Amino acid sequence: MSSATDAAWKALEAHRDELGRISLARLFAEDPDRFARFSLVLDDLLIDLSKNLLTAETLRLLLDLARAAEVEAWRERMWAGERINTTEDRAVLHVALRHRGPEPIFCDGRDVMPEVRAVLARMKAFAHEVRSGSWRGATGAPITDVVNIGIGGSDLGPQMVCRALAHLARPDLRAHFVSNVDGAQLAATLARLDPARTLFVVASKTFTTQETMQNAASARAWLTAALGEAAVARHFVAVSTNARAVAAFGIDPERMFGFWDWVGGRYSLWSAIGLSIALHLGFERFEALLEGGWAMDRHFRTAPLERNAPVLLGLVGIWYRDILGCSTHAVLPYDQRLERLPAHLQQLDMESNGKRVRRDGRPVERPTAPVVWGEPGTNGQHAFFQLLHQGTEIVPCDLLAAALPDHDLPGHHEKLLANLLAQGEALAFGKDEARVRAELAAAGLTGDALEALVPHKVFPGDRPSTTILFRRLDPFTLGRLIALYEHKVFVQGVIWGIDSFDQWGVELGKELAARILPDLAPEATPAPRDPSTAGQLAHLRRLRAEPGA
Ligand code: G6Q
Repeated sequence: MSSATDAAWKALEAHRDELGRISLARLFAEDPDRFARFSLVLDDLLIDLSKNLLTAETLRLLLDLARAAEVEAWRERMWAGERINTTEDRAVLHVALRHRGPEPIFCDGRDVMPEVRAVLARMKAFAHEVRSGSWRGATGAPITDVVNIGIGGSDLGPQMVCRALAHLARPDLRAHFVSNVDGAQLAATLARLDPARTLFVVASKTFTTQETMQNAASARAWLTAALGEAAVARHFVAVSTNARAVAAFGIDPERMFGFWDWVGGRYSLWSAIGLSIALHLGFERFEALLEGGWAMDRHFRTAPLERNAPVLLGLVGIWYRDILGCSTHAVLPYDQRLERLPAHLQQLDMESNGKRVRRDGRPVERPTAPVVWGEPGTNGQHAFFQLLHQGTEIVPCDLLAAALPDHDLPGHHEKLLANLLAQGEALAFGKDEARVRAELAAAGLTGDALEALVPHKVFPGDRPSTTILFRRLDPFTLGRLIALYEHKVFVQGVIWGIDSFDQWGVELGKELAARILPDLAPEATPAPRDPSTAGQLAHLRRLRAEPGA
């Protein structure tokens, strides 16, 4: 840690101690311009930070930290194709995937844009063939169902986008997502499908992932049992960086859509991993998503730090995580279509920044990524919002909503929006004892009965939220939102000094699963292992060997 960042952290801690308990009601009363001062407007996108537990001085100190950590220089290193993913010795260039301008983007001295555009052109042509019905299955039937087989970054992003924008999809071309090695998911999906009309997209950067390879092999067996081996060519395509493994699986490399090692899994929905998006929604929608990502990239790259949305979101997150000690962060879209956004952002944030050592291998000195979680509103209001309002933890929340719906049912959207606005207000300003007493008295309670209820009915308030509002949930806006969060995570990773683009923490479990797998076979003599795992394994083996099992 440099002495400049060290000083910036210390200044923030001293500032926190000086501020003491922060009252949002007081901050708003003291500054009539607080809303304008602490919100950003990017076209129709409003990002309101004013209900966060901070002052202008807090932001000034956070910006000092960003400068001391050289956020701007790291951002330029990313765009310059430097190998900022140091532990994997790779560049990080997902921004190239959505770059729509004429400028080159270099990696190892080569402009990657011609290759990016070539893959997009192939995706466009293929999506058109399938969607127009000119691509036929082995029996001559058109494709009505696309099954994306992939996991993690090869599943969550495209799945989230397809669900979010399903209102733009054609009802006769459905998208399904199979990720889990639990055969229950594939079995339930296949049970609804006709092999003659199904196209499988096997999406795997490495083409070695156990879950994806197992699901792809089972899907292939299901298809060939119905239509024969020759049908594979019409019903399977691949998205991968590993042409050799794709060919070995039996998919013609002509039917492989490539991408590059400089695209991290959780940042890959903008690459050919988005093929299922282009198939389900149409290539123009996929392009509009890229346009949205590019718009946010330009903002991130050019806006001054103090008006830079990803920078500010990142810094506010740092304030909560490292200075106020909040260990979780809730993403609460008031939009059912964004049901999978919390899961996507959970991977983005926790896999990128859930690290305990810095780039140079030394331990990080402060807490890194919070636990990211969430559910759509209003559902969450009838469940965990109790803790948000009256629990002992402060959980900073993001509330998101579109001003306009994409359905024509009257009466719904106004209620949805009223609830979002009400929650932000209730979290921030709560309900004090005086009001609770007055309400209970008005309801006819007196004396001990009244007093006994007061503490239960008080809402302490000062529970922070960031509200993000936009016109409609369309591909462009979704692209902006995803890129906004990607860059927020980037900013935080730079400040913590970690490599946000590796994921070594997912390796050990994979390795041990491979070692345990043979010991599940009935004839195996299990290898010695710790008593708990050995006991569990023995229990499973007994149950699996029961007559009739
Ligand atoms: C994402 C991770 C991880 C990855 C999956 C699937 O950043 O690296 O979630 O996407 O493990 O990997 P493959 O695409 O190689 O199958």
